[in-house]
Amino acid sequence: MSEKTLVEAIAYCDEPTALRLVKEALQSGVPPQEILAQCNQGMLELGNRFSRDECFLPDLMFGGMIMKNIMAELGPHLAKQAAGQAGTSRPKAVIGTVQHDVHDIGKDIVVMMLRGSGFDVVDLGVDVPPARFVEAIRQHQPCVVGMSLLLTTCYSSVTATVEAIRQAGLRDQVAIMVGGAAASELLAKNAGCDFYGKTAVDGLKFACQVAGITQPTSP
Ligand code: B12
Repeated sequence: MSEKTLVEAIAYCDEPTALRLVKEALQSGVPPQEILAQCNQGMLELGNRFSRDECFLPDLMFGGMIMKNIMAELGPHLAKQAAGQAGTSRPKAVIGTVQHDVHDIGKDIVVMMLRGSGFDVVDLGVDVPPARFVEAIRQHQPCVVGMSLLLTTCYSSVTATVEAIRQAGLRDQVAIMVGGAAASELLAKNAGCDFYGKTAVDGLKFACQVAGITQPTSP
């Protein structure tokens, strides 16, 4: 039987194979962003298996743990790559996963890439209520705010957060980006965000543009 691919190893929660394939890919010079794209594909397939009742909640949890262990390996390489492409100033960003959503793997990747590019990032964590975003913007004066969401049931959290920022009179001070598997151009537009980022790299590019620092290029 032929060996599993990285996508399959993640989709079927085979942690030893997944970790070995990531290490081998790094050693043979595969760009970290390409490895990350394969990992995302694997997580997507795991989610599809969950939707088809081929696996259950513990598998999703295990998949999340595998991805976190992979990120411990891959993260420094991604951050190094982003750092080589950044400017020298330290603009601020505030980021969190929206209220009622506890998915944090994608958000953590965005945080890591922003930090690697020299941003001073305030990570609010998961299940962040709109008021907490407002409070952090007041306190830290970021130029960019990022919201992550993986659950379509949390669209209203995005709208409520943008509205709370507007009500607090802070909307003109920050650029707002949204991302995560449940986000889309349409959601960004309807909720009044400035940008939808399909990937962490898109978010990084937008944040760099807002902060006026050298934009990362593709690997
Ligand atoms: C792992 C996982 C979990 C883990 C999360 C562990 C963790 N620490 O995050 C656990 C087990 C906790 C979990 C729980 C649940 N989950 Co879940 N989960 C997943 C799964 C399989 C992978 C998510 C993931 O980490 N992907 C990898 C990361 C890297 O991808 P990403 O987050 O999209 O991030 C990338 C980009 O989107 C972008 N990005 C992310 N955020 C941001 C932000 C900005 C600003 C920008 C610019 C970019 C950006 O950058 C990243 C890299 O490029 C997805 C499947 C899927 N299709 O996404 C289901 C999925 C999201 N879960 C789902 C569901 C239903 C649930 C539960 C409701 C299950 C239940 N019955 O309890 C709960 C909800 C808990 C809650 N209240 O939040 C559904 C959602 C369906 C929907 N339409 O809303 C999915 C799609 C599975 C499915 N197909 O059914 N889950």
